[in-house]
Amino acid sequence: MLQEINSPEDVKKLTLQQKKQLAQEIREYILQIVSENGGHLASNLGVVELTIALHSVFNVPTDKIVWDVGHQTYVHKIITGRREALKTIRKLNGLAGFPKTNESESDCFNTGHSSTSISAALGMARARDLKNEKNNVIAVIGDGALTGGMAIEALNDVGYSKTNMTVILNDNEMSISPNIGGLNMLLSKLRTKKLYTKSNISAKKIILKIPGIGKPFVKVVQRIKRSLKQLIIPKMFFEDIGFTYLGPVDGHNLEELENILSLSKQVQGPILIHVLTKKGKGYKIAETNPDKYHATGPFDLETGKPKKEKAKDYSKAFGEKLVELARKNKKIVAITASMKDGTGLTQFQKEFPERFFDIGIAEQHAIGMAAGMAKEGMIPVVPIYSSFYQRAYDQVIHDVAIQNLPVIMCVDRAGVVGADGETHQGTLDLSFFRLVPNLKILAPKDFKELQDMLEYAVNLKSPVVIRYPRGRRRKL
Ligand SMILES: Cc1ncc(C[n+]2csc(CCOP(=O)(O)OP(=O)(O)O)c2C)c(N)n1
Repeated sequence: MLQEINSPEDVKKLTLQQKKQLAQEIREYILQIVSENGGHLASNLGVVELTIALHSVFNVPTDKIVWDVGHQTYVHKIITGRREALKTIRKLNGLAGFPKTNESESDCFNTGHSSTSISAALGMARARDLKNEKNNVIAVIGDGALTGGMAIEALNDVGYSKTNMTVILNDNEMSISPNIGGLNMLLSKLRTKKLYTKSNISAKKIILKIPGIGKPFVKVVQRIKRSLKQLIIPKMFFEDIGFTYLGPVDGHNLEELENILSLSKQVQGPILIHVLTKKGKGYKIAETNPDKYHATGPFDLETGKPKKEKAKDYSKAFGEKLVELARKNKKIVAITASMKDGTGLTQFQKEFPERFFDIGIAEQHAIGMAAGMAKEGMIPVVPIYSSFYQRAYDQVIHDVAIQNLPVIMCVDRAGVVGADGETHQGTLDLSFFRLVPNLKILAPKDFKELQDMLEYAVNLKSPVVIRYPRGRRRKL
């Protein structure tokens, strides 16, 4: 069936049963490609039904779907005419792994960095209203990306603005590692509230069908239901800040998904649809280790084992030395913005859980908090990928450098990064860090120098940046 899917129109024509079959074929196809080329696996397997449902109910490109981070758009690309081109992903001149407006008119906004979708979608919705147009605008954001400040700032604005738009919260309880934070605690309460919400939806559905009185009446009922909800779900956060909350809905049940998406078209104002999905769905090996298969190199489909064993890299050399230094110096703490494994902090967390802080996909907060800890005598070490350090530029200047605080900022993936495209290249950090006062910038040429520099930085008592590339030591 997949061979006949060349556009969303082809999906719309299918029966529910055929769509289920299509979902199965898409999973097999993605597994085939990613096991050969490498790529983002678990997140894509998790959104197969959600993406089919979105393209069944909405009309891209008139309707705008903004994908947060954008690493989960393989299914969207397959459905929107790029099935064959997906085979070239992660290859020279191949298809991009993230949405690209210059690749297809079905990609309405470029993404790559986390937590941007709600802002962009609100901008598009406001522009639509000013132009007196009528299209739908949808942001699809993961529970991990929701921990980013930009997403929270946008929610704050959307809820208050009463603009017609939809936020689809793709909740798989995972960032790359298990998700953390207060919002995650809120979501876990909501995840179990199935029954009440179903009746909420059907009430709305019925009332909306009554000619003439539908919409105003829904508002009254919603208000009553909202006050009821205070009794049933304490602190109904999303409704309190101005959203109509729909869900939670099983993100692998196509029928339920299509129903809730169709219903959402009739509700006025901002809507948040809480969709529960499983990362790695349909491939047991990834379901059990979703963090390992978030992004992967080529691997053997039968065993899940990488085709090439990973050689020691700079992140690992950094992590090993940090553990050694932290054994001797109790003031050393490590902070990660949701990238524990990628930045080499796995062992540090195991040995020093009380000195390890995963603070969500929140680079600005990571540096702000590091500054506070440094002010109180700790030695914070903050490894963040170069391109994500762009997020924390003001905090590096305002919170760390001007106060001359001893924060050790480790800039991983500095320089040319490769596979993930221009949003992920680490080519700007030298240009922007060199303008910052009080900041020493170090760039090791090999693992040994990186480790020596880390030791030097721990004793320096002033802010320091250590930048190192992705992967292995270069042969000199
Ligand atoms: C600013 C920024 N920091 C870090 C990352 C790296 N990153 C890519 S995906 C991801 C996890 C996203 O989790 P979630 O939004 O829940 O999506 P899921 O993969 O679980 O579907 C992270 C941390 C990024 N893309 N952007």
